[in-house]
Amino acid sequence: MTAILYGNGQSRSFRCLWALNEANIPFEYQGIDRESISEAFIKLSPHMKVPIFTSQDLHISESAAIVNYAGNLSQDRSLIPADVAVRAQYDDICYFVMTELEQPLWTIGKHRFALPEEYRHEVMFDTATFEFDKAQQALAFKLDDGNFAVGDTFTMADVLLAHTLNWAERFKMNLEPAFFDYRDRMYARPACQQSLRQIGA
Ligand SMILES: N[C@@H](CCC(=O)N[C@@H](CS)C(=O)NCC(=O)O)C(=O)O
Repeated sequence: MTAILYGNGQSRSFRCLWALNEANIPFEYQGIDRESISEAFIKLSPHMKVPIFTSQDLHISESAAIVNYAGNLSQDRSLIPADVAVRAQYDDICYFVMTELEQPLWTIGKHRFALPEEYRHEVMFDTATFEFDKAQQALAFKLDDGNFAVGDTFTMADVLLAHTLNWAERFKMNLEPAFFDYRDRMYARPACQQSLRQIGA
């Protein structure tokens, strides 16, 4: 049975698309948008969210879990560090991206377009911008020379981080120039470019 990634454009599912391509894992990509949500998809995703990844009995609905699954399955053992101490740094960056860096962005997204209109409040934007700027400062402290998220090679933490910084740019956040450079270098990778072509970007 073919593995399937259900996703939508440059949303969080893009991390998974990029990671699966980076890991060279065979899968089919199915684009989902509000108009194309079917009963079959709602069975897979009762909250009607993407990403969803299915492969035989496996069902994963968290983008970071799909990214790590791809890294673990890959023959390229450098995508997820094996050394315990380096792995701890890898986890540190991954959890930071998921809990600190992306949350203000998602707050802005929810209050701009994702929540039902009666629950959207513009007053949230200032707070979210303040939180994002604080997270950016923490990120600058975490990254050594800024070449890669962890150590001196590309890992799946770079997929999570570069995608989230790209999201920040798309939301017109005030990004540090060094983070633009980092995002550009990561997005130049062939697997990322291939993923962008797959979503027609
Ligand atoms: N925690 C999930 C978040 C998934 C999520 O919220 N996806 C958004 C797109 S980025 C979505 O499908 N939103 C549709 C909605 O909120 O109705 C993950 O990172 O995988």
